[in-house]
Amino acid sequence: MRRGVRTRTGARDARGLATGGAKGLMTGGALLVAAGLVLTGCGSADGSAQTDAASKKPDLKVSGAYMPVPPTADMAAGYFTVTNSGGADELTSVTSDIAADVTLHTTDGGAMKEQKSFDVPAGGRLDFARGGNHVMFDKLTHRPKLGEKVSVELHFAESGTITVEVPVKAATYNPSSHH
Ligand SMILES: [Cu+2]
Repeated sequence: MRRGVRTRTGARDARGLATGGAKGLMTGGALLVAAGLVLTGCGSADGSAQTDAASKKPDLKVSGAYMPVPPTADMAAGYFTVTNSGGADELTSVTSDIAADVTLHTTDGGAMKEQKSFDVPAGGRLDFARGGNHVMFDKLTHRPKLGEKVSVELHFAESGTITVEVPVKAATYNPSSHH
């Protein structure tokens, strides 16, 4: 008797495990939110920078004053310039120790005319000059002498009184600069 030996080969199940890596592709959709910049549109420029000149205070300066030596002791004339870097003002009267009577005059076509007052325009000037506006000093206490200084008070509606020491110049004195 023969005994067959059977070898059994056990079948092996090879299991290949394919591990598929799941690629999760996350494409982040970036949403760009455009934030609207709100421009105020205001240039911050002061709209009222140019304030009404008339509402500003006047800023007066008196210059170039002189009084020519008068031909007689009866009367004298005075000239000066008022410059104004502020609001409008008005020269309402002039007084002086040297004269009991001081008046304001314009000259029109060679004839002088008394004025009650003179405007000093805002940012402008008021000129008193030979052949034009002048101040007349009547009833003099004495005849002003060359080199003397005559105290003259200019009275303004807004600025009050400005006292000017007016030098007495030669009878023919006339400042060439008419600015
Ligand atoms: Cu006059």
